Amino acid sequence: MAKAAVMTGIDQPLEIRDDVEVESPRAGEVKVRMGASGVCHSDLSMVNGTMMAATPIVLGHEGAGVVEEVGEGVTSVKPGDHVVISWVPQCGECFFCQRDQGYLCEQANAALASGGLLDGTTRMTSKGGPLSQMAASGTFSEVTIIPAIGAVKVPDDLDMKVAALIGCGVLTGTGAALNTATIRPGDTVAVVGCGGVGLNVIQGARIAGATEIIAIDMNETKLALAKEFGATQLVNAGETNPVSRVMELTQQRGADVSFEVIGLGETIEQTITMTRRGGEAILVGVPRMDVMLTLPAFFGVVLQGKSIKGCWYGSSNVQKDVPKLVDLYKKGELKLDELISREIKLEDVNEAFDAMKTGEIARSVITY
Ligand code: PAD
Ligand code: ZN
Repeated sequence: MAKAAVMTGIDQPLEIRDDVEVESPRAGEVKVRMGASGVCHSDLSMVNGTMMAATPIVLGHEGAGVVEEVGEGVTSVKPGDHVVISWVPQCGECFFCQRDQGYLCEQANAALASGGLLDGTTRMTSKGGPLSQMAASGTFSEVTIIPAIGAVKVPDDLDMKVAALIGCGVLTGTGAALNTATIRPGDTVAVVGCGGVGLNVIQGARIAGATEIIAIDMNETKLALAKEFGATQLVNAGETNPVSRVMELTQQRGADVSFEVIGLGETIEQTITMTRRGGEAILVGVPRMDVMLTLPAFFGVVLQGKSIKGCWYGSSNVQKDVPKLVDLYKKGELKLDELISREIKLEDVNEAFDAMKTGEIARSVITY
């Protein structure tokens, strides 16, 4: 039996259940004893209905742990290995994986939509019924089963809390800057939203060689953190119009590359508008499904030669990018410890959501 945090319905606090039965891994799967799990805004987006969920479901997708058991045919990892969980398992064989777009893997996409593993079924039960697993993971559980292709081996001496954060916020944020966008040395970058993901966009932009990094948030604590992560200009969007301020800071041209890392229609429009002619607007935040974009097609896009690009999982190739990020962290070029605002227990997960809503913290991390 394992303890897990279960979502039972929209806007309901997660239920902490200790009767969760976790099956043995089937062929191509592994059982992971969780070490740590970050609480990402996408978990909150499941709870508040921004993203669809097949309830009851074990939430959590930003995690790391130790492999306890492997299913038939698994050779990529073995019991005792420390792994980061990739919530986009990348099969390496489908149309997208073959084009080095593993973040769009067809198998991962099907799993995400089903609330189960690669075959659409799930390995957890509670109160006599099946539990779905968020994004083929379900890291808000002491133990979980994931596809072996979603387990990325990391060094044994890497702190589990840090490893967990790599699994979503870090891969997504740094990947947005280093993979999705084309940032040239000397560029001016604007980042709208400086939460757990946005702070990683900022440090990714710094690593890519951006000279000016304009951080935009409504929360002063976040802006102070943004400065620590490499921002050179801070804009409080609650006090100043962020688009006008970015124009002012760029001789009215706009930023070379701008990132939206919140998921609101209003801030997406601001982000596109504050991007210069010929520049790139990268959309990372996950908006509600009914949010539509209306743009002046000629004056806003065509005449401006402007690119608008969606970013899913930092356009990452997890088997290549995770070791690269671990290396950057070990060299001191990537700040990961500084992302951890609070270390909490699984029972405190609902409070972590409350803290996230205030915008005060970068990440709460559950340790098991
Ligand atoms: P977070 O809640 O930690 O950060 C959001 C930040 O936005 C906070 O600092 C807020 O203060 C700030 N904010 C809110 N409203 C405004 C506003 N109007 N103007 C300026 N700032 C504002 O979230 P997060 O960093 O965990 O996640 C950010 C988004 O990224 C969220 O939508 C999440 O679902 C998404 C995400 N996308 C992917 C992907 O693959 N595209 C992966 C992971 C997370
Ligand atoms: Zn996430």
